[in-house]
Amino acid sequence: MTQTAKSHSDQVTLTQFIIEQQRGLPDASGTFTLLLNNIVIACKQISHRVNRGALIGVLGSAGSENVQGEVQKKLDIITNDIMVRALDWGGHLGGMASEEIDDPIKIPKQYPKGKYLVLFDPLDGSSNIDINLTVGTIFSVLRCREGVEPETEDFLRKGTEQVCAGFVLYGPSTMLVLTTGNGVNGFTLDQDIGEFILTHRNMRIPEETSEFAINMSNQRFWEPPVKRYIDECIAGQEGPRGKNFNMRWVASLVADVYRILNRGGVFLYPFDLRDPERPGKLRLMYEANPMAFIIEQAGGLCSTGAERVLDIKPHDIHQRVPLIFGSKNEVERLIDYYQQPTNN
Ligand code: AFP
Repeated sequence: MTQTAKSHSDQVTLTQFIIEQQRGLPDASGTFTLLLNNIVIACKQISHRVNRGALIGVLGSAGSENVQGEVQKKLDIITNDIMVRALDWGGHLGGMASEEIDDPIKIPKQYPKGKYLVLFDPLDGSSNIDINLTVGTIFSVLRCREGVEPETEDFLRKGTEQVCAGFVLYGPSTMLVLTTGNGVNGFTLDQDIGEFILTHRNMRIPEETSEFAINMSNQRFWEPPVKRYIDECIAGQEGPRGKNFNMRWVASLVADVYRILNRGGVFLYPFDLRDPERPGKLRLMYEANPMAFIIEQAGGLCSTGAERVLDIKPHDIHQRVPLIFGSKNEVERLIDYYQQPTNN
């Protein structure tokens, strides 16, 4: 996929793209466009804060812990507040849930309630923020039963029920990657005009790859199917795979997903034997489900090793899951290793 500079008149903005998609849906009322617009405004504000960094004093630790027991960065709190304030007033949401907050966030009484729920990780990869590496915001949109004040159970829905998922990448360029179940498209923020412009149409993950992403420091805790897979990759040309593999690990899910969407690869944050109470590191509702929707829409696969991520019935809004995704042929191979009894 090559991108060439286009004149302004040829450019498709995100708003135009969404409105044109909506025209094809007879029941569309425009509410979803408004919701997405507010998410985008929040992400532009976050992009600005992340970009200004030390100049505006937003780097460093906040000295508190979130519901996951992780030390919060100042920007974890700032970006969470930006998302909440951008989304609570619009009238299109029944409620929202954030990776940073214990319970779902209610819409203040003075505002009307709407037909969607939003779940988000306001700043994924925030442990990378102080070293100026790519971070991002991930979001997932579900429908809300109209007329109900949503409780936690109303958010506990399978990933297959998502109507939209996306992430914004705050990297060398600020980019939005989006799916509404009709392929995956990438938009680059033109900072001069403040608009996201369609630059990566119909992103597809190559089925073949020779690149893997995993945190190798956890090797001693892995289950046999993952050990076998990685050993075979590392054995390279002389090993059973008969080819050399490369490894990448940014430790920012958004950046690793973006690389895989562009040039293929396989990502693993598998179940490991450190703590049986913690079946993985990444969060189902805020990270795994939205990324699984995007990956599948781009022709890849996403699994825990034992089951398709999008088919998991959630039991806890902050639950963690093992995550294996990327180029179809490699994920299929891993699923096959999980199914072979000698590997388990
Ligand atoms: P932080 O938001 O705490 O930096 O965690 C990032 C993350 O959830 C995900 O974006 C990475 O893929 C993964 O954790 C990295 O985990 P390790 O630090 O264990 O490599």
